[in-house]
Amino acid sequence: MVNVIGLGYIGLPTALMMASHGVEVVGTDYNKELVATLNAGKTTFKEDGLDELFANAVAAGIKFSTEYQVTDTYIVSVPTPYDKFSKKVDACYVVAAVKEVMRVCPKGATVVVESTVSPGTIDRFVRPVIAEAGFEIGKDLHLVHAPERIIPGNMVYELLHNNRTIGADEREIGEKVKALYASFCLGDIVVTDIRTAEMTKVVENTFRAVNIAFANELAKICRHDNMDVYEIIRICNMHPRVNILQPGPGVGGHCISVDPWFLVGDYPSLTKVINESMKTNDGMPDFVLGRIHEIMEEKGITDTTRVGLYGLTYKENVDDMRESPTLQLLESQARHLAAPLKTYDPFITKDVVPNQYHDLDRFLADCDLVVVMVKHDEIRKNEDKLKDKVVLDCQNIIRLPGVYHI
Ligand code: SAJ
Repeated sequence: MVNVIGLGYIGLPTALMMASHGVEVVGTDYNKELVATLNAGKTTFKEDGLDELFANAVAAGIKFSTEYQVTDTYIVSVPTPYDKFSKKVDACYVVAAVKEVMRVCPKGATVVVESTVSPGTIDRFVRPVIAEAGFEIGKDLHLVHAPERIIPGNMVYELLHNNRTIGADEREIGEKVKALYASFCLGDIVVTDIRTAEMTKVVENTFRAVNIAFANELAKICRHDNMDVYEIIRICNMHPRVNILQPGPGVGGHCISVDPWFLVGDYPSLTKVINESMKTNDGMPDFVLGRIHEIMEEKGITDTTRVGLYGLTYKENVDDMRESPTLQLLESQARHLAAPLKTYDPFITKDVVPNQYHDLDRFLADCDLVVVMVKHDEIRKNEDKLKDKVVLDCQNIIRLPGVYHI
């Protein structure tokens, strides 16, 4: 039996996928409300294919509990935030979960940490907890790091098809855990050591963050001299060895906007490019705010309450708002202007910010300047409704004449 600890964005789909492929799974989370929701037959967030996967897993016998189970395999999938001041990983949730596992696990069990951690975290924080509990790693207990790689918005497909990395101290344990993931994963699964697995995960997200920062910097250069950054990137990307990502209003989510800081926190004097890239990305919401003011002035719009941010989530077609550029922009704006800007997002049904609308037509009726923050398919589909508006399109998806860009 596998006990998956942490039933959030990664732990839940992983648990469901294993259960749907013949593995006996119990999912554990300390959040009683979340466990009750799952036990009532409902999923806790929206994702393509998740509801079908949930139904299959329930039919296959998956259980959800607030209790840690006595079993031979644990998968720890809890959040790893970073400390905003030191920029270092905060392993408190991982440590707390492993401590709980130590209280119930029998000798010979394998503990797989799936949470993303900075290189060295397992050595510094996880091994001591296991030693303190009286287990000798490699003899009484086996330790593995198997960082996830799935992308929100396409999680179910990527769980099945992505390649995976398994880091283990002992080769045969690595192979055993590889076989467990191979119960559903069609991609290649590489077995390596724990430190390498820790590093590769953070490096992958850092590569993407630096590439996005490069695109954002290009957008600023092009704005300065009135060049079309999208056309320039499109043509550059026709070169066989160039692949520049897209500029945007900022970088959100709990991965690309967080993981690279782990490296900056641990190697401050060695991470000049990464540090500057992260600052560039973090500065984008302010850059958009500057554009809003320029356009208001150009168009003679004096009333900030007639400006609306279209999209609240951190990226397209998900309902996840963690570190979203729109929320960052609102926070920054609150420091400069009195009235909060209006917002609307087709994916967000709950009230999360002041001046939020739940009806597109009413939102548009109350706005003169509409700022497209997220490239939801819904926004593209409703582009005709923006015809009479001044539009600042931060995602380059609106094909109407006269649209402004970042
Ligand atoms: N973004 C841009 N320009 C782009 C692409 C993205 O500004 O060209 C922005 C998005 O709008 C969003 C942010 O970056 O605000 C991050 O979105 P994302 O789609 O790049 O990535 P995440 O954070 O949803 O998922 C990433 C993925 N990592 C990589 O692609 C290397 C995913 O595979 C990881 O599993 C995930 O992080 C994670 O959990 O670490």
